[in-house]
Amino acid sequence: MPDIQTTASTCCYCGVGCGVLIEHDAQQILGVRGDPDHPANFGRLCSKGSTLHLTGDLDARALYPELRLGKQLARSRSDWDSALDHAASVFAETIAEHGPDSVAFYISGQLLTEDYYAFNKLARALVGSNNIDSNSRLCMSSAVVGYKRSLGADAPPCSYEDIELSDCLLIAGSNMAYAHPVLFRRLEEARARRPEMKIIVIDPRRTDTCELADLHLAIQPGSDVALFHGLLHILMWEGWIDRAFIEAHTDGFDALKALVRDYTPVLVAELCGISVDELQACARMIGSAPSFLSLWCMGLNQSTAGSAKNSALINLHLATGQIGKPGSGPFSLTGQPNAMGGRETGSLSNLLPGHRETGNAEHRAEVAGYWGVETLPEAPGLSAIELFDAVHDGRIKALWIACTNPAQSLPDQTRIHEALATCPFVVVQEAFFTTETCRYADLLLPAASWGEKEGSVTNSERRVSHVRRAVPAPGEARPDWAITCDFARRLEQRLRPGQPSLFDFAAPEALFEEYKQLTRGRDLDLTGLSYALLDARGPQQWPFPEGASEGRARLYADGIFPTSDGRAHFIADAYRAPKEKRDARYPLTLNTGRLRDQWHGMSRTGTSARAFGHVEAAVLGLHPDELSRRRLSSGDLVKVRSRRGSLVLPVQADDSLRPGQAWLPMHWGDRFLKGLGSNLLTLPAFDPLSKQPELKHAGIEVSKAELPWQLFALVEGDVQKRFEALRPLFEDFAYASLTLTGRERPALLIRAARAEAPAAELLARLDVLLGVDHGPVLAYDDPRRTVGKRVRIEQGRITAIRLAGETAARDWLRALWSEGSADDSLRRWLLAPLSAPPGGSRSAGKTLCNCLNVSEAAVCAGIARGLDLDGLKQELKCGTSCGSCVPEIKRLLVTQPVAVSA
Ligand SMILES: Nc1nc2c(c(=O)[nH]1)N[C@H]1C(S)=C(S)[C@@H](COP(=O)(O)OP(=O)(O)OC[C@H]3O[C@@H](n4cnc5c(=O)[nH]c(N)nc54)[C@H](O)[C@@H]3O)O[C@H]1N2
Ligand SMILES: Nc1nc2c(c(=O)[nH]1)N[C@H]1C(S)=C(S)[C@@H](COP(=O)(O)OP(=O)(O)OC[C@H]3O[C@@H](n4cnc5c(=O)[nH]c(N)nc54)[C@H](O)[C@@H]3O)O[C@H]1N2
Ligand code: SF4
Ligand SMILES: [Mo]
Repeated sequence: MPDIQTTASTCCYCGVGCGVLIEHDAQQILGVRGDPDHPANFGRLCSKGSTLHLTGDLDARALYPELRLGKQLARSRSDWDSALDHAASVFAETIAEHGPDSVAFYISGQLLTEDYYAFNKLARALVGSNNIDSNSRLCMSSAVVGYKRSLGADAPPCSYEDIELSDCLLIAGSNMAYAHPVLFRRLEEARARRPEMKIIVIDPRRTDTCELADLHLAIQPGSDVALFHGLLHILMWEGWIDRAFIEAHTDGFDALKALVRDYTPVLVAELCGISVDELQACARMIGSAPSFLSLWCMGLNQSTAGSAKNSALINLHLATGQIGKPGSGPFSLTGQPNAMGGRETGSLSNLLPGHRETGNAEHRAEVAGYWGVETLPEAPGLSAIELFDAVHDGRIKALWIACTNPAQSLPDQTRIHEALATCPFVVVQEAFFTTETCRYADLLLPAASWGEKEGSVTNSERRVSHVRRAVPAPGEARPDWAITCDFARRLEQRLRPGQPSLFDFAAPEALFEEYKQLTRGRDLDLTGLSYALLDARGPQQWPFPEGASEGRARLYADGIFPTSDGRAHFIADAYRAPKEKRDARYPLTLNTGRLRDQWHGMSRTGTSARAFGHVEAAVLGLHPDELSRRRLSSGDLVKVRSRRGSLVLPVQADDSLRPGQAWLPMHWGDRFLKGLGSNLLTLPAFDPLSKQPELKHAGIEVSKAELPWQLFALVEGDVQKRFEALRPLFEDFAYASLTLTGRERPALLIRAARAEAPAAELLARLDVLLGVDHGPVLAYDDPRRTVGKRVRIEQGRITAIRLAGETAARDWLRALWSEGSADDSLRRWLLAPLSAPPGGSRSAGKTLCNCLNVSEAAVCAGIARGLDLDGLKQELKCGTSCGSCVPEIKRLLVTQPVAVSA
């Protein structure tokens, strides 16, 4: 038994920022538990956090620097010295020849605060460019603008505790049951304790989050501003506003009043596609609640009206005086684990460290003075979409990408792939070599990842945690701050030789210490924090100025706001419809977002078969009426077209959507599904202020894809290696999807289709890679070679399956594989090729409870026997560990038929 140690750290996924206890033997991570002492989660973890130790297969990790010395060549293994010297030379030459704005950095909300700080100093102080932006542009930038425009500073004013204390909670454009599950658990528990608490959900889809809702407003996509103005109209009419607060602490109310006068209940109900009664009920809940809190996420931010949506919602808080009090306030949920840290350190092109602005000469002078450089660049930097446009048209000639996968996550992927393919020099600093972006790296730098690096992060409630390292990084991977500083020192030798280094940091703590002084006297002042204090007293909220004994749980309790006159501003933006209105050619609106158990581009979660148990493959959801209108059935392959391209994948009836809407998970890019994924379809239009793109509303149309020749394959073992070998073959198919399956014996599962049978040579190559070309394989090929079946059986168990041309037996065979059996019926079926599979078409079904491996079928059977939630928990154990599946079980309890007892 190895010596097991425990290191307290944080979960690397969402902005809840849960504390985890990593169990390890100083070499390898062996397990993970929730940290009972962490104030975000008090020991809870969701289905993603609790399976962290099962992800991150070494076969998928980037282990060594790799360099390509010409676009046509393959990358080959390098060493850190040569790799970083080469990068420094290319950057220095590019800057010398084309100026500092010919290079750019595209970074991530998943970096640690120390990493961010190093990148910012590198771009602004050394390179002299504001071309540094992050994926937070796709995520939180509308919330940043919302807070700054309305309240004066980018600070979510609430604490998690307020979610539990509130009397009325409005959840808008957030599926927190999937995306912030531990907070949702806290809300569920609070609601069980205080059933009188009112919960409103505003989302075009009926999500699992609606399981807690007293009122769900399934508004038309993008109509939130109209809704919020309509609510304010009623609040004013009914006298449910706080005139004293408006008078004492705000300005701009008259202009807003004039605007919302036109947003009558009838008009708003029409614009939003809801009833006047629903609208009135919503206003009544808000207006009559002693405390009112709102939570929101990407349904508001990812929109061409993202800034307006944020401010229109904050208007409701200002008008009712519901801010700065327990259980009240506008509380934006942060997506990534340290998007907050990015905002604090200035990691959007328009920001500087300490909540400063690049456009403000005083701010630039303050930071330049502190860093000891003459000036900071004045020219505005490019935001994510603009930045990749500049790469596309050749203005940016050297691009450094860290901890993000733009070749999957940015809208209009065709252009992004073109841009990356033509950019003269692309550096990718990544933990997993498998991402779509790594394909374009001229220099791939292996980064340490979760459990392997030290630093700090800030979660959604402004709480800073010390992230501790448990094990060494694999291969030659290094922590991000160290890579960045090492490169910066080499670039310094070329750009400012002989001068003292700006990057003389021996450890992340030195970066934190230097950075924190830039927050002194600012709204986020964290000069009172240090690693030692965080270690002694646990995670702390900012502001936490030097000399303070604790951070502040709630901002603006005194009604004074960090604006020039101390007053909060009402913002009067009119409602604007999404950019792509539905029309005859593109009559459906595509909405995209998250699944419960996957994280973004799946570089980490996609290495674990368990994460695919809940949803196995990318499927387009459509309302049943839209399917019948197009003569489609669930499971059919369809071609999905937008103005930017088309994609082939299966369709499924989904009655959580309204007619006219479609839904696709955001996680699939060009790896697990052929064709660049949801962002092939999305549009690059962005909000005029926040520059955040409209990832939630693209016009599309769907039609049947006639691809009768189908392939199904399953092969167990060595999944990552086989994946890499098999993936290239799928260029020959119109549809191809790869996933992992099998909890105990992970296997690769492949589905593909094309119009007619491929050349025999393609199948032969496939068979070699699947291991069904020789050895203990039962095989049948029809004389015309359009139908072929192969099953490999070792020690009485199926270990590989390949069905070509005719796949009716796939579910039956997969079930046999999963049970570990291979009986005589298999041989009989193989030799009588046109007979139906003896097991019928048994469907494998999805795993509902991933912790305890309980399938949806088992839960439905339990419900049919009359079990209620407690009964199901007791008998099947589902929902008793992390609880992530409980909302879904509750929904099944409502919708599944129950046996009627006599
Ligand atoms: N499981 C999981 N959790 C995650 C992540 C993950 O990848 N996987 N990622 C993290 C990150 S970075 C982020 S940003 C968050 C995102 O967290 P969320 O924003 O909660 O997640 P999404 O699924 O992107 O979108 C939320 C909802 O917005 C709705 N929506 C779409 N259009 C509109 C609209 O016009 N108005 C309104 N009111 N609603 C609309 C969608 O139907 C969807 O249900 O999740 C974080 N947590
Ligand atoms: N259609 C659509 N598109 C979307 C969204 C949507 O809702 N719909 N949401 C948008 C949002 S909100 C977000 S936040 C983005 C997310 O988009 P991305 O940022 O592209 O998402 P990830 O896949 O999390 O990328 C993080 C990368 O960092 C790598 N990594 C992990 N740990 C480390 C580390 O410690 N160091 C380094 N250097 N690398 C590491 C991971 O392997 C991964 O490839 O997607 C956006 N795109
Ligand atoms: S809610 Fe889940 S994914 Fe988010 S930080 Fe906590 S454990 Fe991680
Ligand atoms: Mo995000």
